[in-house]
Amino acid sequence: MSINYSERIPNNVNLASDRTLQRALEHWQPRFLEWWQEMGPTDFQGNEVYLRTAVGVDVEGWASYGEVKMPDYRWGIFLADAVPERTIGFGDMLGQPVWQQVPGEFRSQFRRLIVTQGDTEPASVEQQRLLGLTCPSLYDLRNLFQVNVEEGRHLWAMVYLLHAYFGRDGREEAEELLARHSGDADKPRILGTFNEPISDWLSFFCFTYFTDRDGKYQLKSLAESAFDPLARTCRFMLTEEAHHMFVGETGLSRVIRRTLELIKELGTDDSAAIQHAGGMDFPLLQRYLNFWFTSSLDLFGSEVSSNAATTFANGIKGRPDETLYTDHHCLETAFELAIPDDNGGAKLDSVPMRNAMNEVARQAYIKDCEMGLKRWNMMIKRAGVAVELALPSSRFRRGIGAWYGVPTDLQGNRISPEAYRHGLTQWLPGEQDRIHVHSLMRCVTTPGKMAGWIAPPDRGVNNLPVAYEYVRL
Ligand code: BYC
Ligand code: FE
Ligand code: FE
Repeated sequence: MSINYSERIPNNVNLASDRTLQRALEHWQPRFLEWWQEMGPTDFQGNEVYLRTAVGVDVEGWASYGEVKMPDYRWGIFLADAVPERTIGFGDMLGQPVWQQVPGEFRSQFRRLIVTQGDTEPASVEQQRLLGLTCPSLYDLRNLFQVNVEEGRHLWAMVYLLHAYFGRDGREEAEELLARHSGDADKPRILGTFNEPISDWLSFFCFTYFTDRDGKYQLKSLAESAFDPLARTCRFMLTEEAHHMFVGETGLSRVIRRTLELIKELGTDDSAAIQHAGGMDFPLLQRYLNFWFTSSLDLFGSEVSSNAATTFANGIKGRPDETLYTDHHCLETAFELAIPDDNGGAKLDSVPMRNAMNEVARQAYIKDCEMGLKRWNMMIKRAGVAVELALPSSRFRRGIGAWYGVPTDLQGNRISPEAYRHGLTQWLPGEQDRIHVHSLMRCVTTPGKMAGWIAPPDRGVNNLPVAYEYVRL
C-alpha cells in the first residue's frame, strides 16, 4: 500500500480507518515532538537539511530527497508489504499461518521485546544530540541528522505496534519510551550501550558501525516473527538501517585514510607525531573499536538464555536470516560453546540449540563486523603500513553472560585481575585519548571542507557533489 502523506501521521496502514487508534497516536505525536525539541539534536532545528524521506516501501526508490527542517520531517508508520500466505518459519508452530494479532499467551513477551527495541531508538538520538556542534563537515552533519530522524521514525514504528496491539498497557509503554533518557541516573535506557555517552565523532562512527549493526541483527531476528505486523515493520526498518551502518563504515574508513596520509607525510606512524599533526593514530583507533565492539556484544544477551529459547519456540523471535538454516525446529540439536572452567581456562559445554539463539545471532554479527576490518586492513596494507586492526575476543570485557566478570586479554586468554586492570589502560580509551579526540572536534561548516582528522568521502549524497550545502546554516 502506498504511503499517505495527506494525513497528520503519514502511514501505509490505513490509519484513517481506525479513528480510536488514529486519535491515540495523534495524542502521542505532540509529545514526541516535545521530546525531539528537548532531547533531540541541539541547535540546527531551524536549518534546512538535505534529507531523504520514505515515499514508498518497495525496494526501488523508496526515498525522496529534499531540504527539510528537522521538526518538519514527516515521521510516520511504514510497514513493508505483506507476504501473501506467509507461514511461521521456525519453532514449535512451524508452517502454521502467521498472526495478525498478538496471541494472549505471548503478549508480555512481545511487549517486552517491542519495548526494548523501541527504547534503543530515542536513546541513540539522545546520545548523539550534541554532535552537530563539532561536525567535521556539512556532509557529515547531514548524515548525522539523517540517522537521527530515522531513529526517531524507528521509535514511531514500535509505538505504532504498542498502540495498535497492546491497548492501555501499550499506550503507557509508549509514554515511558519518552520518559526514560540515555544516561539518566533515575530513569536510564534499558540496555547498557544506550547509556554510554557519545561525545565525539569517532565514538559516533564506532557506534553506527557496531551498535547500529546490532540493530540490523535484532531487526533481522524480529523480521522472522510470527506476529506479522512486527515482521513487516522490521523489514522496512532494515532498509533504513543500511544507511546508518554506511555512515559508520565510511566514517571509520575516512579516518583511517586520513591517518595513512599523515603517516606518509610525516614518514612515521609514531602515535605522538600523528596526534601532534592533528590525526588519530592507530593504537587510539583500536582502543575505540575495542570499547564499542565489546559493549555492543552484550546487546545480544547471555549465551545461554531461557528467554531466547522461549521466544524461539513460540515463533516470537527467530534467528537472523532464518531461511539460511535447514533445521527450523532446533529441538534435537545442540550448540557447543566455550565457558570458563575452574582452572583459569575454558572448556566446551553443550547446550540445547534453542537456548543458544543469542549466541548464534552474536556469532553472525561478529562475522559481519569482521568484514569492515578486512577492508580497512587491506587499505592499511596497500599503503605499506605495518599495522593490523583487530576485533577483540568475544570473551573480553563482557558485562553479560558466561564471561561476565572473567578477566581476559584481548585474545580471550584468562589473566589475573591485576593484569586485567593494568591491561585495560592500554586496551580501552583513556583520559588522554579522550582529551586528544575532543581537542580535534571543531565544527567545520564550509561546504566541501573537512576537519583535519578525516578524509573526504568518495562521493556526496544522492549524486550531489561533496561540496553541496547539505545543511543551510
Ligand atoms: N544491557 O536472557 P538474557 C538498535 C538483560 S539495537 C542491559 O541474557 P535475552 C539500535 C535482558 O533484557 C537493537 N540489560 O537475554 C542501534 C534480561 O532482562 P530481564 C535493539 C541486558 O532476554 C543503534 C536479562 O538481561 N533491539 O536497534 O535473551 C541505534 C537476561 O537476559 C543486556 C533489541 O534488543 C544489556 N546489554 O536477550 C538505534 C531487540 N542484555 O528481561 C537503535 C529486542 C541483556 O530479565 N530485545 N540484558 O529484566 C531482545 O531481543 C532481548 O531483550 C535482548 C536480550 C537480545 C536484548
Ligand atoms: Fe533504529
Ligand atoms: Fe540505526
